Amino acid sequence: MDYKKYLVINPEVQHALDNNLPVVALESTIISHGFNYPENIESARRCEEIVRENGAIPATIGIVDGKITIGLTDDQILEFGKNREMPKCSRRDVAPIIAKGLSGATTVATTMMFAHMAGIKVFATGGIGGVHFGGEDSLDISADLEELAQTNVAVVCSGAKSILDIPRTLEYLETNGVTTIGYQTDKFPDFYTRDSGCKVDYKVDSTDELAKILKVKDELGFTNGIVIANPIPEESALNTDFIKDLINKALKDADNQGIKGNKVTPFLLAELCDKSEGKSVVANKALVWNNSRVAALLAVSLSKLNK
Ligand code: PSU
Ligand code: MN
Repeated sequence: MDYKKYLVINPEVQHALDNNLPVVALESTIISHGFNYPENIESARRCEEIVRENGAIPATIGIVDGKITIGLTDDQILEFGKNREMPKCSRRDVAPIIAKGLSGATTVATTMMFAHMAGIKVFATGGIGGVHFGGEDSLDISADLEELAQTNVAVVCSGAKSILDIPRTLEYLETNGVTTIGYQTDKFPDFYTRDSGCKVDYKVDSTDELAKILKVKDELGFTNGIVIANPIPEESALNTDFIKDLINKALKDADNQGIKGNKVTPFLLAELCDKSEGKSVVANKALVWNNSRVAALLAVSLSKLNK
């Protein structure tokens, strides 16, 4: 495989990787499609800061002019935040976008792919994609789940968004051998709230304990990913009935307006932002920052364990 020629790794990130120093990958679709400008920039910069405050090096990932870029510069992050036409790039989009020399924002799936190519083991995001409501019919199942099935990266997230069919999402993960681990919880969180009503497979209380699980998984030769579910901080969680009600309305609007394919998730997030008067965005920021913190602590624990 000749993928290295398509990779541009930021020197600070490369230095960290060469020296077994902790590194955390961050995605760019959350910048281009998850939040509006300028909140997307505020959020992305804060994620990087939090990773640093907790002892790791951040590597925000995206495709820039046909190159897989590991560790976007601040100017590049600005471009992802300002350019509202940036394509959302999933696995199926990667080869055409690179061949054309274009730029693209990476989802959970493609950020995992590229983190793995660069040798990064830990990745922080908001929430993974999953099986959409009606997915048993529409087959709208996020490529994130397939990537978790085949790419060896630990994804620290606040579970799956409550716009998704969480029981079916968890069944899909189980079929593919993807473990869900609750960080200091036995409940699978659903993004805006701490309890989806479903359970995680295992609970851990520390990132040292988590690092051991990752190490055993590696030593066994397992090549799949893993979900580290870290609930939104208590004080930032939204009221369950309030957000469920807005989600149900947003899902109906998406259906009425014929929103399909990769437009569904950005549409629902934007609707929730609008209808909650920004409350969903405040919660989204709080959870992704908290995930950046735990991912950094996990990267530190892993690098200690691998010394
Ligand atoms: N988490 C967030 N905001 C986001 C996403 C995740 O807090 O915008 C993005 C991720 O990039 C994820 C994508 O991979 O939503 C899922 O899109 P889809 O359902 O089309 O696979
Ligand atoms: Mn989809």
